[in-house]
Amino acid sequence: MDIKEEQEFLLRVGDEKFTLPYREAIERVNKKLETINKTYSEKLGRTFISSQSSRIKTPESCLKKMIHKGYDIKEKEAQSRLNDIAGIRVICNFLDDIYRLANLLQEEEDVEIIKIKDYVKKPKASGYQSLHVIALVPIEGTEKRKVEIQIRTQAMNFWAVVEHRVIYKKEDNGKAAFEKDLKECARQIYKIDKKMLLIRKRMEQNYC
Ligand code: 0O2
Repeated sequence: MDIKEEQEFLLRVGDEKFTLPYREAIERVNKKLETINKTYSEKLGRTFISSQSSRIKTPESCLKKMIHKGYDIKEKEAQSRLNDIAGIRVICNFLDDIYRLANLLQEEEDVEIIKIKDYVKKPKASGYQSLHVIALVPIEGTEKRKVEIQIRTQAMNFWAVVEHRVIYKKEDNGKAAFEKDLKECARQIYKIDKKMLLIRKRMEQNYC
């Protein structure tokens, strides 16, 4: 491990020169999401996006991921390889709204969707469910930056937040004891999400 190279990387990736374009990209997508939410909450007659939050990945977290993935510890390499330096999390109430939102994002002219990872249809081995939309977003000039938009239901978010805190980044062996139970909880959560969607659809039929 080259300590000097790593320290240099941490400084560069934490510098405003590196982070500012990502902040601009986040701001742009956030504005789009707010507009979409306003339009569709009115159109659907219910809350479309329940909440949204964003963050810039910390230099330490970038470094950890770069090492884990075996990438060169270089700022340019981080920019091209890491999808989630700029991250936005969107929470919807219902399963179908996840895909409705992903489709709406695809219709946005200046948001180029480069990858979709569907961990709802195919959850991760941990049980993690979420739809990851990776977009290339223009900022000032000809520059673009990647933004990862994680879209999930409130129930999926509850699971992911708790699991992230108690297990996801832990390396000790003890975590194996909880993995089975957490996976089962994820399965139950999917069942609940499907049931809640069914309830909403039935109510919509009754009132239309
Ligand atoms: P953090 O701390 O949340 O930022 P890629 O290069 O995109 O193919 P990557 O980034 O490993 O590879 O992709 P992946 O697996 O789609 O995961 C991206 C993010 O999804 C993670 O970022 C987590 O936020 C979330 N995630 C993935 N798997 C799990 C899981 O099992 N549990 C929980 N709670 N979250 C998960 P980071 O950088 O790993 O972490």
